[in-house]
Order: sequence, then structure tokens, then C-alpha cells
Amino acid sequence: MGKNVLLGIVTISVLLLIIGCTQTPPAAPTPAPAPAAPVVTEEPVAMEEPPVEEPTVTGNSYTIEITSTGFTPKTLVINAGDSITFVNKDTAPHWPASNMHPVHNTYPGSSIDKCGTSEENTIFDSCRGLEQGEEFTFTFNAAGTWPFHDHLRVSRIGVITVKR
Ligand SMILES: [Cu+2]
Repeated sequence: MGKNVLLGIVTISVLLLIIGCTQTPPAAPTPAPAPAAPVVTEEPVAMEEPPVEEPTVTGNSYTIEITSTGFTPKTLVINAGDSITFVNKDTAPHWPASNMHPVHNTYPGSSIDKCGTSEENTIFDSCRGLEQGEEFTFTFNAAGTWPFHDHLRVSRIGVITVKR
């Protein structure tokens, strides 16, 4: 083996060693295991109250009579801004009010807690038993389906549907 060949082999070996050292790929980092996703329990989203429409003109007027057998008619479909007058045609007292008994807060803004306050005239609630011949009028500005009852005879019920 000649000197030049030996020199060549040594040179190549050294070059390979240098290349091997400088081109050693860095060890790939081991990805950390992803943390387990926390279990999220979703809270139920409260339904928004339907918006209250303020009428710009005076609406129509309707009458519901209260007799010993209940409300007549028991159901009415009206437009927002219309008024309903409940008239007691019975000898016994009757108390028309929004559901739910006994809190009367189904209709937006209504609550039996407002009876006897300055807001008494703004709620779907007569706030007392109407005597024979007495009446209670309420203007419905909120669109929706509004069941009501006789607070003194809870089985007597009806439903007002208010369209926009
Ligand atoms: Cu009631």
C-alpha cells in the first residue's frame, strides 16, 4: 500500500469523523404528554324574556267575564297594546292574575310582591278579589303566551296570546 493511498484513507477518515460530529442531528425533544382536558359541565343558559313592545297607538279593548263557572272566554288572541277588562259577573269574589300561582310572575314584570306597592297598576294581577260588578283592566304590551288563573279558585284558568 502506497504512502499516498494511506494518506488518502486517513484524510477521508478524518473528514468523515468531522462530518459525523458536526452533522449529528440533535435528539428530537420528546413531546410532553398533553394534559387531560378538564371536564367542563355546562351551566344551562337562562332563556331571555321576550322584549316588551311599547305601543304607539291605543290598542283594541276586550272583555272577559268571570262567572261561577270560570272565565268566558277562556282564551283570547290579541295584539300587543290591546287591553282586556275582567268583569266579575258572579256573586262571589274573583281575583284574575298571571300564572304561576301563587307568585304571579309569568307575565314579564308581574309579581304578587308588587301588590300594594306603587307598581300595582303595572302588573297582570288584580291584587285583590273583585266583588260582583267590579272590573280589572290590563294592557298587554309583551308578546307571548300568558296563562292566568283565579287566585281565589286556582282551578279556574285561561290563556292570553299576545301577537306582535
Ligand atoms: Cu294565584
